[in-house]
Amino acid sequence: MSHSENSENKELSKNSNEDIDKKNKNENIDDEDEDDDNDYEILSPDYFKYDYNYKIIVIGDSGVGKTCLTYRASTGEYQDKISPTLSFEFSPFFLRYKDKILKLEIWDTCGQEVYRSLINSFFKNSSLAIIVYSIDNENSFLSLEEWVRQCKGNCSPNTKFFLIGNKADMKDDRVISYEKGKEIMEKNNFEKFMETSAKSGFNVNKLFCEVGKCLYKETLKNSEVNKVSR
Ligand SMILES: Nc1nc2c(ncn2[C@@H]2O[C@H](COP(=O)(O)OP(=O)(O)OP(=O)(O)O)[C@@H](O)[C@H]2O)c(=O)[nH]1
Ligand SMILES: [Mg+2]
Repeated sequence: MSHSENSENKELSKNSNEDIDKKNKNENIDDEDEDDDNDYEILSPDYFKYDYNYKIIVIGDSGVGKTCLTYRASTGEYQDKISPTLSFEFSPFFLRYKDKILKLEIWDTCGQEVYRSLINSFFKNSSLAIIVYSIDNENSFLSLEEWVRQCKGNCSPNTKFFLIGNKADMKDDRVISYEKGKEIMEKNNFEKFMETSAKSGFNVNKLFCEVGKCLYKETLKNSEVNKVSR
């Protein structure tokens, strides 16, 4: 399947999720960066040249859809009935942003309680942590505090955070409102909050493009600081 915004849009209509898409356009997307949208181009995952490489860690309770999101981003496809993750692997995601090629190493982790301490070593050198909950699962939302504590205790102080409410297609089962998610983002000074659906593809490419954009801007900012202090 082609790995482009087009395929994402086709996937959306195939799954009759235009209503979610419309809702998102109205209220779920922060408009501040919209004018940058045309500067993205998603590249094939077997691309091998890049200007910058960033390590991203995806965390959150078991079953919230971390593996499905990672899989959707790297293949453009959805896998239902996926087994709980027991090992750590990364999927590459390439995008062109402005005139640079960015490679994201998306590290999927296991959310099961028993393996949680194993994740600590994966926080090291992560430029950005994506913390995922599921909009139909209150426990996964209540766990966020614990995830944030674990992240902040193990990441570098420069690590950025995105908060993701996944399974946005499950609108009849929603127990966590969009506003509640946004509140947590604001309270913790995270970079971004978005709702996604690995199932329909809704906002998945957008999420990883926003991640790339955020990290590249940080790289530029740091290189300016280095120039000034030299
Ligand atoms: N409706 C819906 N179901 C989803 C979505 N994403 C994942 N699922 C379902 O949730 C199940 C669990 O998803 P996973 O991606 O395995 O969850 P995980 O967070 O990786 O779980 P662990 O590996 O145990 O930490 C999948 O088998 C899918 O059936 C989504 O966006 N919408
Ligand atoms: Mg998993």
